Amino acid sequence: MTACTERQLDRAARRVLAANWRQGATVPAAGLYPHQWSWDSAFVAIGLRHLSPIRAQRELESLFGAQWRDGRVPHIVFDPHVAADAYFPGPSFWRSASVPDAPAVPTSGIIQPPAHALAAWSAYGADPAAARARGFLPRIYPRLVAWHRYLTTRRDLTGSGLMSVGHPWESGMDNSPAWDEPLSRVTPVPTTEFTRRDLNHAAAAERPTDEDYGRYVRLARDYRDAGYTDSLRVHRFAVEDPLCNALLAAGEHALASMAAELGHDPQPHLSAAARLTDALVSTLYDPAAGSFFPRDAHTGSLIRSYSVGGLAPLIVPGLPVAAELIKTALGERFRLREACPLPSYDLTAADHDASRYWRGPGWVNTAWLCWHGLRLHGETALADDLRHRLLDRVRAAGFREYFDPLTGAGHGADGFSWTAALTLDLIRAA
Ligand code: 2M8
Repeated sequence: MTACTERQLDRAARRVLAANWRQGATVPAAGLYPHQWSWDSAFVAIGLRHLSPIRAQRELESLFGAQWRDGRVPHIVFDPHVAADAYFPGPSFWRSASVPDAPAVPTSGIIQPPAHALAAWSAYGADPAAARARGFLPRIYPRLVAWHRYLTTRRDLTGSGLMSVGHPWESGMDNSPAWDEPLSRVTPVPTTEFTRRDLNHAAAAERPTDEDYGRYVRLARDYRDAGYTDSLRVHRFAVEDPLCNALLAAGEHALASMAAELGHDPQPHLSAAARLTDALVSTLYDPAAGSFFPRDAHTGSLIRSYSVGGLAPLIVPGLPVAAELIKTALGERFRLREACPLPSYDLTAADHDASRYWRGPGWVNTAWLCWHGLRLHGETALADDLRHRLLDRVRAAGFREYFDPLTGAGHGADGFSWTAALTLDLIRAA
């Protein structure tokens, strides 16, 4: 695609989204990820709104149609038409059908980062009249409120005012080196007890090791066997993650806008956003490092590992330490001016691995969040430069799942939905 024009890139992105659309929802990538994933759908909706605002709304509605009664939005909604063994762990592992709170459609029982309120507000903004005619906001707003309530109550495992993730898969940055230490306390399930399906579609050197997979399976199995109840005792891996909490705070601002549009009082959401922002800064920000770090909920210690998640609070309106974060992004660990997409993990770290997922390569969604944050904090020149370089990367390597941030080589799945969707959004942001 190197020589392709913006128009051709746009058309190619549309083709990816059309090929990955499955009656009401988009799969992240045919083959490797054959079902609906939670935060993927949020990013897909942000791009889809430019093609069809109604399809963007439906993307979110189909996900929230599988919301549990306790408010959680599952990380995967399984497509019953897809072979049971196409993805591991599938419906027979999660057994959502036996949980009273779960919906009729089979889902996983864990969650993913809450990018949905931001996505719903953008989908609405693309065509408010069409959204009003379909009753989109009155339908999605209470569901988003219930989702945030689940996260700020049941997932506040330490009383700090921040939500915790209970599994690396819940962080979205599954294989991040930040999880190595807390994960080392988890005994892996032997590989003889499960069959990985991801290696049928991707190179082993680009995916998590068998040992880490065994740990993922152990944590998910224990959570399932505890009836998906949330407590520090149940979640032996529990981390207060800056990316998730930043999305939650930014999401409360989006909920405030929705509330105002619906004639409700936006103030409770603005207060929640302020509380989350304060808790983020006072608990997870390290001024000496100029970065946010995840906090291990069991030990109370910060995990001093520089990942793109530590820069994600840039998306929070009014963040008091935005200038410091931008300085860190420009420094040698992330090299914002050249590395693209922004590396998922510290370029200077000895264990940086530019092709293994979430241990170094760059993703378009986290780069898009930084781009959005740069614009929010008035850094339009930096944002624009990043936007151009992101589009060039995709033009050269295709709609890959992730990229070597320095050479630009594409890795993981091809025809990856959020790469295509956010490309559409970046093209239109000119
Ligand atoms: C990756 O995670 C899934 C498990 O949820 C997997 O590796 O099988 C992550 O990159 C995650 O952030 C993403 O949502 C998912 C689907 O794209 O793939």
